[in-house]
Amino acid sequence: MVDRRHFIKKVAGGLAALGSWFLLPRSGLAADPVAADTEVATIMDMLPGKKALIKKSYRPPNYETPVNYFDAPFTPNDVFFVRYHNSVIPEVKAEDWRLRVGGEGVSTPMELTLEQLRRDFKPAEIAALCLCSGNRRGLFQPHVPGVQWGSGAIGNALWRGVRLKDVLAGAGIYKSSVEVSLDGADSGMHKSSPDFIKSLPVAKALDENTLIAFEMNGEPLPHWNGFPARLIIPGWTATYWMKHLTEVNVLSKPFDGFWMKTAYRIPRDRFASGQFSSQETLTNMPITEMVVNSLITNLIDGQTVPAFKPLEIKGVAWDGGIGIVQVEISTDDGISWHLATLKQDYGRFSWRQWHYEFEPKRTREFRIMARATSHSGASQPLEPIPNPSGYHHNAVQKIAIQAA
Ligand SMILES: Nc1nc2c(c(=O)[nH]1)N[C@H]1C(S)=C(S)[C@@H](COP(=O)(O)O)O[C@H]1N2
Ligand SMILES: [Mo]
Repeated sequence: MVDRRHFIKKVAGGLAALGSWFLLPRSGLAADPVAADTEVATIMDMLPGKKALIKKSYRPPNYETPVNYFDAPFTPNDVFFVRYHNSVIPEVKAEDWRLRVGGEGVSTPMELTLEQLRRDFKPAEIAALCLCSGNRRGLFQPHVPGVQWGSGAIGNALWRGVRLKDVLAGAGIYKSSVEVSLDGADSGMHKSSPDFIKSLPVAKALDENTLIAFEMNGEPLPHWNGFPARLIIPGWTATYWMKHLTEVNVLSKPFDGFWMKTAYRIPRDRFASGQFSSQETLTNMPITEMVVNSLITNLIDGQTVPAFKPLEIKGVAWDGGIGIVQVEISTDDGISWHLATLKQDYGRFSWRQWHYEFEPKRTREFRIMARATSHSGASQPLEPIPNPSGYHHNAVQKIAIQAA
């Protein structure tokens, strides 16, 4: 067990490290429902092995990435966001780590070392976006309880590991199995804090894209992102992406722990996302796929830009795995829309970068908006869709910039 106090270093110069974009004045108009009401007094803090990130809470560690880092196709490991529910986070040693595969739904329980996982199974690699279900929760009006995330509880990475289905094949899954539960090495400080255990429908666990990853962007996973191994469930929000994975159990009935039965639930039929039939009630269901969304990464609300000079508007767009077909930009508060250029496609589970060239031809305020559409035709709403836990915030961003 590791005492976090020895690990968390305050960074006095944290704000300066971000560069001047961060300190630009905000417009008095607060046109951006995303920027409006975000914390102004942001605290930057550094976890060991990470650069300064935006601290949302210290125990457990919850740190988001400043959006300017999202200008790269893959988010560097040392600025990748960190999200934990519980505060006891052991530093797992690769040699000591074991993955236990069991539950009443398998014929042959197993225990595997990291070495065995690497050696005995076919490697698999995928570019996939890791998005916290509650990203942008802090922007919901009225206020919703929970970590008050801005837009930075997200990151795109190239994950490498083995397929969960290959590992489960060795344990012999019974056909009658319903769910697969996932547990990690972390736990709560008090008996009253429920251990963070998630479950997946068997079909999702056996999906060829579901990986146990050891590597992130060509390096071992950072401690804070799940060393030595974590689950990757491409397309689904990151709540299922168990870090420091230690236990996978195949179950003959729905898992009823707090983090499935009570938390991470959305009203049924309010979002265009998939099913999780073994966990659905008459009124609600677990969150599953990400919804179509986009983010402008190089402009902030209230920023001043030079008039009569080309301005490249840049950002990213994503959905739950259907793929982005177009991103439209408005520079006149939503009156007219123009297609942005999509950059390289790294696969349907990666985010897609885009850019749009615009020249402010007057000295005045311009209201910039970005709207992504997926191959299914789903597009972003103008206002976030209300739900009790503030998930799936995918409203079109509105950023006011001043051309001078
Ligand atoms: N062991 C463990 N895994 C976890 C969590 C956790 O609290 N403990 N949180 C989940 C949630 S809700 C998110 S958003 C992602 C965040 O992944 P990251 O910290 O690598 O960015 O981890 C997931 N896996
Ligand atoms: Mo999350």
